[in-house]
Amino acid sequence: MNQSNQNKNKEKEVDFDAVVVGAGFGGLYAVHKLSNELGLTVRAYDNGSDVGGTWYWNRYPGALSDTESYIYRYSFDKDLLKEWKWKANYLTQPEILEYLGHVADRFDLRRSYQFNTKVTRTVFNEETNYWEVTTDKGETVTAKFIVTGLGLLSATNVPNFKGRETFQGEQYHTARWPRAGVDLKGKRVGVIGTGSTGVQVIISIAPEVEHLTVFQRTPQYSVPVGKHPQCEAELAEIKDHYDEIWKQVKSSSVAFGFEESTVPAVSVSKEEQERVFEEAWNKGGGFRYMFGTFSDIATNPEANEAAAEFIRKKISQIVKDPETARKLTPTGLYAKRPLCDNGYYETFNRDNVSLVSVKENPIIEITPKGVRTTDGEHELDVLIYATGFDAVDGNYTKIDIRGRDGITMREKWADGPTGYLGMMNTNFPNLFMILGPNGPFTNLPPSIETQVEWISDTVKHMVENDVSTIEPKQEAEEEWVTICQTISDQTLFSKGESWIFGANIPGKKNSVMFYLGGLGNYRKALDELGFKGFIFNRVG
Ligand code: N01
Repeated sequence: MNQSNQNKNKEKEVDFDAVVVGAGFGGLYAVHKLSNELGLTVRAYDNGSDVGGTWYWNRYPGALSDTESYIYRYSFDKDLLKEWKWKANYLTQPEILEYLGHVADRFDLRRSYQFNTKVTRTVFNEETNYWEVTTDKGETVTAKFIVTGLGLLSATNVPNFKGRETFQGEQYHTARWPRAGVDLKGKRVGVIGTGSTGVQVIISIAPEVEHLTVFQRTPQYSVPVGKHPQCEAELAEIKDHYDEIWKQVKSSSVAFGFEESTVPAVSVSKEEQERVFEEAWNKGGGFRYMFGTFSDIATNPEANEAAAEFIRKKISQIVKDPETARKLTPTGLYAKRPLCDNGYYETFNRDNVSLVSVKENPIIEITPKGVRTTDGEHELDVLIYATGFDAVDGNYTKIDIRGRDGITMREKWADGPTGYLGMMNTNFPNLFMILGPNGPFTNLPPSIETQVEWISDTVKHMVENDVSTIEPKQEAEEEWVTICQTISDQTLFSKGESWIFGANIPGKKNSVMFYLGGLGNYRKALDELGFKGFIFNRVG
């Protein structure tokens, strides 16, 4: 038997064509494409007991997507788009979970999954060109391809406060909220963190609890979300225009369903700025406010300050107690992922809500009774950590991923995670990441679809052409990372401290983790680059 046949035989011994990790938007679509469309054998894993990914875990009160319902979904199936209905222009967590459950049933995706299973280790075997995938159940399977849909925001960040384990009440991270829910009625509750999650949880639980103490480190700029019911006529109108809608979304920058503005704020009068900001404030939506009003808010400090000042003015009008308003008012750049809410600042007018600025009065420790800051002890029955995530690479570095020459992903990413086109890595052949580092920063489902379709087209090409491995060339990866860095340097985002650059995790090196050039340009780049930046190895 010649060498080529031997290798072909080795390839036949593989357990699965592909392993998919994750059962969120990305993993589910990858299973559908690889299994239902390409006819490959697929084994999929998820640590949860069912599908949902991010939306399986984030069950905290008030959890809502901040992308409008009509585009927070898959676009690949016209019948699904036509049939599935929703009640309001934003979706709550249970509604998104129901939708993903329906998708899993409709395309028979659960049959590929092994739930309640963590992938703990994946090793690339250079002799066979297969990945060996090991789970926490002690099973190891081999596969030619791995597709990881681990989620951008799924490795939780719980700050290591002194005395955390001594607290005698209940404590929860928002992204690990118990399925059965938590009874907060009549309780003294503390929330640490005022990002998108904190804001939602605070608004939602304030009317129910006896007292709510909000521990805020950095004040936030937030605008109204503008949630309202969507009637049958509106749904019909949307459904009649889906082709144009998706075309627009996929060629736009942030993919939030509106045309990004092309008018710089600095080119118009103060009065015109006010008019446009007021209109966006009344319509609702954080991304719309930041990118739909003027073209230079994320790039020009003067325009940024105008947008920020408008929000500050609103805070001073909404919040009645001047001291609380002062603490709630941000002073720095408006340059994080933009927040929107259903009455955040108004919540602080409630008698049962108090605000502690932990910038002014830092948390010293968690005590058996509550939280001790430099201005005293705040007694609590329940403590909620809305403290975010070790974003992008957090879930990758938890898995022992070993590529060529035994190099680990942790080592490769020691100076910050990188990825070619946000999907692949040198030395990690046939490992495709959905929403890996240096991918687009957008409303996620359209970016996820873009990547999964690229991955599945690539796999199809490899299978049809007897290609055994694909991996990016070193120089192509470096060039892509430089492009991401250059674009990022042109924005103010790189100057605002947030999870987008890894700044929220103590000790994590700040790095450019996204392609901030927009989905339309990202899709163009995928088309134009084709397979130029890749090394292919043929079977045999
Ligand atoms: O997390 P975050 P998140 N002591 O990192 C504070 C998506 N998402 O879960 O700002 C005290 O933004 C931290 O303070 P600071 C969305 O992409 C979407 O809220 O770092 N405080 C901050 O206030 C979003 O951007 C939706 O100073 C500490 C908070 O905890 C992303 O998830 C809903 C602290 C963390 O904010 C992350 O949002 C929810 C410490 N030691 C989430 N450490 C929607 O679709 C951290 N904090 C609407």
